[in-house]
Amino acid sequence: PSVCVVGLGYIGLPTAAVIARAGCPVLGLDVSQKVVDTINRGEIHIEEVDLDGLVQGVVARGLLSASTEVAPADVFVIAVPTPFEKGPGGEHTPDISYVLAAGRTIAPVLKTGDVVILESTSPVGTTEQLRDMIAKMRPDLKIPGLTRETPDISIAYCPERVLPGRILEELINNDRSIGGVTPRCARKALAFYKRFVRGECVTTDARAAEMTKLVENAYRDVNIAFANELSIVSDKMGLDVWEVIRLANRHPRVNILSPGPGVGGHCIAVDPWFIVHGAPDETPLIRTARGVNDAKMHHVIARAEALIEAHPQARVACLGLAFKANIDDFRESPARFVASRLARKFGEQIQVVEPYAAELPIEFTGTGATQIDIDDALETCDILIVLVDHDVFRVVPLAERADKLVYDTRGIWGDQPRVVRDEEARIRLA
Ligand code: SAJ
Repeated sequence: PSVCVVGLGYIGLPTAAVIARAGCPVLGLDVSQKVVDTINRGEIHIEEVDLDGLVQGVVARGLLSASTEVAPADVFVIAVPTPFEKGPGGEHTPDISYVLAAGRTIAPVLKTGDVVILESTSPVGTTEQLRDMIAKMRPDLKIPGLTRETPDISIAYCPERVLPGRILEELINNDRSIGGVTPRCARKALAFYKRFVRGECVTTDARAAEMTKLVENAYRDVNIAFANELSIVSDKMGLDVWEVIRLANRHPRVNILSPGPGVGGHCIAVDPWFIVHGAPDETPLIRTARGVNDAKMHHVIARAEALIEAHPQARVACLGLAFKANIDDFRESPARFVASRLARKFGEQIQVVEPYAAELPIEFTGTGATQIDIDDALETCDILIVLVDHDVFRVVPLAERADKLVYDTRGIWGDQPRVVRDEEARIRLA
């Protein structure tokens, strides 16, 4: 079948490329002319392992092209952002306007036999809203769930669950939940995914599939919140949280994730709010977990500030800005937030090490903070604040950091004799 992928971002572009590699001609649709031009040159506008070569190949073979204008296709895959809006009362309202806009774009070209698949993380009920909108715009089509006759088109929800940095591999190998607006829709979508997915494809209804996606990320957020809370408790009790978690995880039925400077990215910190929004009175745990993870970032800032204030002459290196290890994605990154706050407060006392960034983000401009590499940091800095567990930091041997004051928020240097984990320890070490 011919395929149209709507939205060529972190999910849409790799998905389009993988489908094209499977032999389906793909038109990628994006609102940005710049993105479209880049892809049509066989180049990419995002960083992802092995994506450059793949896109170059499928564009060169004529299997993938990009455009700002929709065209008819047999399968439409929608992969647009679903952010949330933060209200004055702290409420987080999902914004599905990009999904509905994508629906408005494709509705005019839909024809009998077409399959429409929503992949964007969405609040429960979004796929049905999309369906209803298409029904309104195309009264000439028989719409699944709204007709007793055989519908003209199929509509399904099939969330991606790929991990940045492993997207191409996980797109193919992960299991998928495929939620049809009706069972027939699920079967149609299943037949499509079977063309390029090696993982198991499990069918369900659209609402269950929407909830499943949210639940996966909320589960991870709650687990990380538990770890972050333990890290603060351990600080207080003078315990090494990393050791405690390592030991607890030896229990065959315990699997606690790792504490850090907070939770970043565009999924784990966002999706739980979609559940809370759908059932505000029934979600104290999920809401609290979000609060714990956000608070951890401020805890880290306070700790780091106290440490630096106690050493006004020290040169400080913040290690990492990315939202997690070994990627160049700085969006919604707690590390970036912490480092920029420290830069604003302590100016040129702060150096930033981020091998994945060509230059410091805009908010560092005028702070006096500078970017240096890890070798310079090890040579010239007195305090190291580990904010991201990049491998290039992990492999620094003890001998090169034994004389430093270290605040390791990621627990990458378990052998560090002077790890500063709590106020008392800091004063002891100072
Ligand atoms: N983090 C911790 N401790 C941990 C693990 C992660 O603090 O033990 C932090 C990371 O440093 C980062 C944040 O959490 O700031 C999120 O990172 P992540 O690796 O947990 O997740 P993402 O956002 O890169 O991708 C997640 C994945 N979801 C799950 O693992 C359940 C991915 O499979 C999803 O496809 C993706 O969200 C998505 O698009 O929804």
